[in-house]
Amino acid sequence: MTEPNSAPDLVDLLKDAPTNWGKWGADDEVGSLNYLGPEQVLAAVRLVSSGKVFTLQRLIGDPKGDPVWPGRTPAERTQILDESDWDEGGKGPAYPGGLHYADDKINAFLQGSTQYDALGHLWYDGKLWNGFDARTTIGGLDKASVEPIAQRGVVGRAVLLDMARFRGKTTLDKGETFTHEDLMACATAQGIEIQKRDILVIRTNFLQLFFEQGDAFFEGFNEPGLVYSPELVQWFQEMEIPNLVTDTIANEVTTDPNNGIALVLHNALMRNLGVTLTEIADLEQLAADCAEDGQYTFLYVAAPLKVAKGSGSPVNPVVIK
Ligand code: UVW
Repeated sequence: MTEPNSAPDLVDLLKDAPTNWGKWGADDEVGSLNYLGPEQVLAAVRLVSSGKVFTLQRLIGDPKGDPVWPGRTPAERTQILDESDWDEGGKGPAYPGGLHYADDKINAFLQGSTQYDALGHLWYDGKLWNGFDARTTIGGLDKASVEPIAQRGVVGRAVLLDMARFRGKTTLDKGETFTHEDLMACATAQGIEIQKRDILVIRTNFLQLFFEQGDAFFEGFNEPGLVYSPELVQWFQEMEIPNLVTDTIANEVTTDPNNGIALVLHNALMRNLGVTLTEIADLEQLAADCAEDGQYTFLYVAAPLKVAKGSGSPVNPVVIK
């Protein structure tokens, strides 16, 4: 990645970029999810025809490893109680009737698996989503935490955009980029049209390389993904996109090749427009099925965990066709 001090400032890059601050009131903490009302839910439900169900969460504690953003560590699951605790000299509690049980706990980054980012997860220039002061993050997010997203839930029509298949590749390459125009071309090739208020689900299959390469995967870490342009941000704004779901760790090309800035779209889309971001989704079974039955639009349902002050939360989104 480019050194932080050699890139221009987000304040300058995004000085004329649109925001939705205030659009849903000064206290709003769920942003573009406001675009998903009863009308969108009912339209999405009408897409259900075969009853096929797909879950999009990656395994937490995968024996093959958990892909996480550099600096984070995979979840650690610890067994607290199991049958050995009732072996001779064990510490298992005695309950009337002879009950035994297993207990375990995890020590995990809230953003260390398939996850929703809270809108206040990331910011620049001292302000979060909706203009909340960045100091409201100290000790936990008092504003725009993941909790309001979890309380509300996310239900709507989603469209799979299989960029890897569209480009004829098993996985997209390190640092490979695409634009909103590429998304529309991909949709056309799949025989569909992206509609206003669609949840975008984008497949790169880049994390296959994590499982194939191990530690080498993180050398020169630069995920493929959408790349910033004013036109792309305007398109998200006009299309009223509520939620961007990808199978990468951070939703967008990590370092913008045009300016060297890290995670520009987290700021332009999430901080400024209130678009919710969902990362590390496992889209493989869904994508294979879409390629087979040609149905790339479906009902999407997700609710992150209700974590007070949380900057994100694990989630297991469900797709129903
Ligand atoms: C960062 O924002 C650093 O990571 P992510 O959005 O992938 O959780």
